[in-house]
Amino acid sequence: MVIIVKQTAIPFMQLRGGSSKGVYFLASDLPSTELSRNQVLLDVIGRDTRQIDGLGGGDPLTSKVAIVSQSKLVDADIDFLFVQIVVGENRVDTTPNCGNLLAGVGAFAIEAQLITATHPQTRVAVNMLNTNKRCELILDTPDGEINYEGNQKIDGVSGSSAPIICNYLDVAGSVCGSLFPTGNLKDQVEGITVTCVDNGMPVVVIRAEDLGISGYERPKDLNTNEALKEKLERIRLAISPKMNISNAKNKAVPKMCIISPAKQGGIINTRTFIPHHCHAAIGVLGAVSIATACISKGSVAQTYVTQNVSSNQPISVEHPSGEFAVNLDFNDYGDKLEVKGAGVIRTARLLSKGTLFVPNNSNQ
Ligand code: NQM
Repeated sequence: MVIIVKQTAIPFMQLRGGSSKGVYFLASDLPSTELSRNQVLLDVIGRDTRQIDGLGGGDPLTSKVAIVSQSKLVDADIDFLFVQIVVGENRVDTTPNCGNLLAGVGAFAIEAQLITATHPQTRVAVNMLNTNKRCELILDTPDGEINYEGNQKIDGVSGSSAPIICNYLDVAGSVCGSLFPTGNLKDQVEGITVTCVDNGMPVVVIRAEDLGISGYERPKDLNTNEALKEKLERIRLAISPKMNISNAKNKAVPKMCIISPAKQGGIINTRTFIPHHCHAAIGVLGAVSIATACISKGSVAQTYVTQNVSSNQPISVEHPSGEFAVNLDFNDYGDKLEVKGAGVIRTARLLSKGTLFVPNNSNQ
């Protein structure tokens, strides 16, 4: 007798969102309880370091999930929950947001017929469930069809695609409750001066020279520098309670950004640990937070800034694979900085669409 035990089938799409890649689901296609949902997502992406039994790629930038549903809010079309599958640790983290996967949720919502595209562009108002903040996406949709092709290039991705304008509305203090969550522009931790900022993503900003490195090293060299990584983790765990982040050991925030003077005409150069692995580029909201530190008088970043920055002008943040332009909408009152929003351009592309399978006992 042959007993066939089938697996559980789930509709999905996979999209590149900005310089990351993720598996996108309708919330209604996943278990409704958080515990069961997380078990299923671990099987979807993979539980081990290489994620060999799942769709992830063994890298934090490809170990991501987007869960999307119609929003009940009057000021949002869709709700988006971002889930980071922590590579090799068999657990998920929903504390941070992800501006890269966010770039793909408009396309996903149109593909999944959650919203109807209009000619020539479609505006999608997104409620970001991780942080309860809003973002407006503007997509290229000629004749009411999503268009993936275009001339927009973004560093960290080969080729070019149609642009997606992402306007973040008031993301200051998204995770920590305030723009400078320790209440200071500079703090001393482990003998090092840092700036802690949360303009959409909690980031600890540190000068490379204070860590005894140049800040221009390749990510793969930084990733094998165990002494540096241990030092960064000590700083991260010591400062995070002051940023209103509890239990940071099990969270993907705060991120750690090592800065040095810009070399390619940008405002600053960066190497960002997310938080234990050096990013090949920089995260979207990570870049927004760094740009904010650069315009904040008294931050460790400002000592490297030689440019005058105006509201709604591109601020170029350099990173290992190029640069990331951030437009900040702000008022500088001299003694106080008010950041009202941030605009970035991303691209996204549908990679696959269909049915994936998880083991039948996955949600237990
Ligand atoms: O900061 C990496 C990424 C991200 C997150 C990370 C992101 C953001 O490149 O908004 O996009 O910081 O973990 O996808």
